[in-house]
Amino acid sequence: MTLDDKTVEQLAAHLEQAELDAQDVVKITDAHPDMDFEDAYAIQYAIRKAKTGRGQKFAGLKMGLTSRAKMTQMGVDTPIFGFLMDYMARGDGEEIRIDELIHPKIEPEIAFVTKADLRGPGCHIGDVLVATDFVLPSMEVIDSRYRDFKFDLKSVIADNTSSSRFVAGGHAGDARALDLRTLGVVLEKNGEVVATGAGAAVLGHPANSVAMLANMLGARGEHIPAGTYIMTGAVTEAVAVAKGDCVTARFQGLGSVSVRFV
Ligand code: 0L1
Ligand code: MG
Repeated sequence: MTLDDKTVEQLAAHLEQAELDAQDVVKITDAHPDMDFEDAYAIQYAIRKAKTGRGQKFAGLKMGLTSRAKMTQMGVDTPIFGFLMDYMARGDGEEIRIDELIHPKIEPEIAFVTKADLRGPGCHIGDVLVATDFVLPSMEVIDSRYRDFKFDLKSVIADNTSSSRFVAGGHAGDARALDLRTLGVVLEKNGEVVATGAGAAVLGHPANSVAMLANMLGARGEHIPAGTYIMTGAVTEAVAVAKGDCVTARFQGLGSVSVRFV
């Protein structure tokens, strides 16, 4: 760590306020060029603590930058993780208010719900499939608090990996019966196909993303508890959305999930 506790708290409050006001800010490494990854996660955890301290409920975990394309774009080779809260959740077909967000983008993701604890190090795809209750078609709305989505890896980790909203579909699938690598996903905006992909875009297999999360948490002395909802990462590129847009993601064998921006 390079930052003291007070600075961590101040940066957490600064980024959370940007989220709550839907007001963009410049990346925090501009003022704190020496901050390290431990500092970045400490800021993210301080935001989570502030939200739970105000009575908001933890709703799950997410992995970000899990596709080769996004990692290359960021010049990194390691995914990152963040958290989800109850107020971020929307059901299939529900609305998201655009005026609560800065410059949202949406991406389809395969979510896992666990039925047993998962602990790293050494967690692998087999452990994940045994510990998975079911998978759900989902979409994540990312909304970086940084101006024009301009950030570096430490800044985006501190900003809870751009987490903003998520939509979980209702059609549960069996992770062991489905081939999640070849599972095709079609993303439509206002009835037009805007992106397509397959599950293998997520670290070769979305279950690898859950295993990596367990291992990253294990390195911190934490684990994924049974019953955790986990978004594994984008199957396609993220697509910008505006007021009035209706977005549907169709998942082969898992049905579809939709959301409207109002
Ligand atoms: O969920 C994601 O993969 C997003 C991670 C943060 C990077 C971004 O905002 O594009
Ligand atoms: Mg995502």
